[in-house]
Amino acid sequence: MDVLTLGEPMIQLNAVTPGPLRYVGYFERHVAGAEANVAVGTVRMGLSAGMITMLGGDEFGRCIMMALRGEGVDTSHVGVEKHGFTGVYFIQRGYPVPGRSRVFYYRKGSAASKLGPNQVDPGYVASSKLLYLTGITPALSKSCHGACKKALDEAKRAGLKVALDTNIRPALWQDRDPAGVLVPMLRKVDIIFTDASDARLLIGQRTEAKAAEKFLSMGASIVVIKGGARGSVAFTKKRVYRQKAFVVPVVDPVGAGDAFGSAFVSGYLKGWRIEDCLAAASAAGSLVVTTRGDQENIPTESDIKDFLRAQQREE
Ligand code: KDG
Repeated sequence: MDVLTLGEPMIQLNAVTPGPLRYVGYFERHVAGAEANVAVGTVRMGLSAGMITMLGGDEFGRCIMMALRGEGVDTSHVGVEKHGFTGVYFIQRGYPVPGRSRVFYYRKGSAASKLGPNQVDPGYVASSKLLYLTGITPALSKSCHGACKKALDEAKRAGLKVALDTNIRPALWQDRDPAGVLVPMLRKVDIIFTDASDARLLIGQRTEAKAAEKFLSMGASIVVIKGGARGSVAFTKKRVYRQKAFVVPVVDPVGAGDAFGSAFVSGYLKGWRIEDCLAAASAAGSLVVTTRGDQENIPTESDIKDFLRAQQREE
């Protein structure tokens, strides 16, 4: 298998109309969750992906299982907690900041939050080329943190590449310090995806270049700093690669980072140049923000090429 992810797939209830949720009457149901999005994105890029997780034995768990299988994600290591429940979150769009979204979680105690090291099968990890984690899963519970650490150690032992998107969700950390948990993990990671605010929280560096330098000195070989509408930049020890953001209508930015990350690592596994991985990642992220839902607009490789050609024509 090409890419293995581990995390919590969730049901997203996305406000059909923008504005405060207390006035929203209609919600659209989507399958989401950062690592599930990455698995789906990888498959769209023509590679294989699998996921380690737990779903509730409820209708939402069945919905996610059907969706993952329908997309072609390997679910052989997706467990079901018969009497457990599947995490849900709501998205409020365009308020109070137009073009931005806010999320409200209903996930504490979910089946996935009980995932632990026992669910991480070393043989399954070793059968993959790249492990993709995010900073969301270790924030969910002690056992989830343990599952991430085991997957990371098994991946290193088996010689996999490891990517991690720092994805700090303040609502999940509350009074805990994400740096204490994530920095030791980042020391074992090859490709780091982050943004300026996460980097500041984790290593206290104010500029992109300083943050990248610090992450590279911790052992990463590629550090990608996402800047939303300001574009993205990838650093290696030798070079800096800049990618401008594409101008698209923003409906809901949630999920863009996962499309970005999956396109980047897929390009990387295909042996693409870093500038091409970055352009594909940026195209994928741009497409996702134009609709509600995290997964529907994640592009295939040929859709990315069409998008990039159209952008070039407009320049
Ligand atoms: O990146 C998008 C995810 O944040 C979203 O699907 C929900 O996984 C999620 C989370 O924990 O915030």
